Amino acid sequence: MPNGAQALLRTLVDGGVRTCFTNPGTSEMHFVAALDSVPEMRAILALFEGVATGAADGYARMSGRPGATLLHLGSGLGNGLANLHNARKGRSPIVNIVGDHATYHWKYDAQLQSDIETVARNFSSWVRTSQSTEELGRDAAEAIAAAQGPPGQVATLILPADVSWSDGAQPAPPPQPPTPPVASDEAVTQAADAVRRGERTALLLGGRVLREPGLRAAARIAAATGVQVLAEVFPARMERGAGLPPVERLAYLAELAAVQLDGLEHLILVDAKAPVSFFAYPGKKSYLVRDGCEVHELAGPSDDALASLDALVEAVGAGDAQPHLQPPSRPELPTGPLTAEKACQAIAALLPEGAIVSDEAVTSGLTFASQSAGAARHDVLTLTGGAIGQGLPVAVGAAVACPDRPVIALEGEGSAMYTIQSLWTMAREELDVTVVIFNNRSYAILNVELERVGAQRGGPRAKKQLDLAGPDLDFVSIAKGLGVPALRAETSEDLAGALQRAIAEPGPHLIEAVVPSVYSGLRLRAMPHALRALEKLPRPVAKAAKARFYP
Ligand SMILES: Cc1ncc(C[n+]2csc(CCOP(=O)(O)OP(=O)(O)O)c2C)c(N)n1
Repeated sequence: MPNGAQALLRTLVDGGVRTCFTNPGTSEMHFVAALDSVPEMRAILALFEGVATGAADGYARMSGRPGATLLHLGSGLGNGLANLHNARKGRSPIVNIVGDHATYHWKYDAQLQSDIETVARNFSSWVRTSQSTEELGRDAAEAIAAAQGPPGQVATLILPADVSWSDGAQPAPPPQPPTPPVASDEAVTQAADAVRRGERTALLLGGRVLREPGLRAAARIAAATGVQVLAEVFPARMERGAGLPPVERLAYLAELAAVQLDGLEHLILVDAKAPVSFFAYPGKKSYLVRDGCEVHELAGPSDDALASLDALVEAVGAGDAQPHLQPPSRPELPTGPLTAEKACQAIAALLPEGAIVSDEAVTSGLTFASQSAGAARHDVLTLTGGAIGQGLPVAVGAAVACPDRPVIALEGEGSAMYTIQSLWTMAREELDVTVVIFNNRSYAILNVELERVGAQRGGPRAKKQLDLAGPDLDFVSIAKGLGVPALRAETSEDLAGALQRAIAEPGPHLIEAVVPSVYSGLRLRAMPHALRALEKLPRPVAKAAKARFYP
């Protein structure tokens, strides 16, 4: 009879959970020891729990299987919270295994004793402290089933050390894959009626329909009926590039999103939520759907969203319609002094076929979507829950899930510093990741937010909270210290050369792109960079936004 940890690992592996991102301690030592008896489980060490949890998310997004973590009691789980929050918002299936003290040790309130379940409830839809070695296999199978959903969710299994080390455990068989329901006839008919009525209608796609089959189905409906197709603001995974139907993403700035949604009579949700503003702002609306626009939910997160969309294709007679596909086009390589916009241009110009782009470039990445629209086919993984420090760990997980695909991480330097230890895991696992750090020496977006929230114009003490200059972060040294070769680019030519090399060579590389801040403390109304960025947005949006912000 195996011990608890061995049966747990066997249950995970049989249930399709074959990669675990770890940061263990004493209470997890039996799990660690059991790794050698269950070699199908790949364990990958992270130097901070936020890296492990974000990597599990990136792995889940790209593999379609649950990502797993091994974490150390409440403190370790708490350190991983921000990226588990992001995973929850992106509906990634995650199984956390969190070690705990042996059950008989709890009453002594030893140093690491804490309320793990309370930490876990923040982001977990399923939480259980395993009570006995005999039941551990079953608990693990239930955790996998809960994580898989649909919708994908975070399941946290707390594993007391004595439950882990005792003998008498049995692996449990893998859970049966569920059959999610297709939209009801009534929901399909309602959406089809809205589409056919000829009033201004948009499909808002999210979650799983932002992959090729969903995009094609939506584009067929658009070709046959003239409806608009939009994508949610922060997709967990979106396929795009030449040969795929292009989709306009809702803007992060509520002011711009409101322009995109203006005039709509019907909004059909397909695995997406009705759009709301990221934050509340004094005197501005939180709910962005205009009054009088009817919202129809075709498929929710628990449904088979793709089959539901296919049902709508049939209902509106769009089965034979030819979807509009993005023609190939690449920008020229930029020249001269480097700006964030030129850096995006260079990346779009050189983006390799099949790239996975983890985008946490915040303000510096504003023009990447438009510049790369006609680039080779790629996936974009975005910051689903707004908690920064996700981009590098997600790149780790994506590279582990897809070893044959190049991964490009676009990172604001502020965001990069939350989970910079990711570089070490990239080096140790020899992951093919090109990290581009946009170093504008600022929390640039917060300058914009300072203005948008209606706070008084920041004085020097306020501005110091948003300014990262002095000491300047030196990412070339940081990367080298963590085992990743790195270069600094101060011109467009430097950047293009460094990118070409990084993409051509296997293994991780970091490029520090020194760029002026897009917003650099200027007021929104007087920002030439932002104005140029607006020009890259789809034309009607840019026009309306310009009229609003630059009258
Ligand atoms: C966990 C977490 N902490 C803090 C924030 C607030 N925040 C949002 S953006 C940002 C700065 C981002 O800076 P950087 O990555 O350098 O991008 P930039 O704004 O300069 O383009 C901060 C601190 C957050 N969103 N999440």
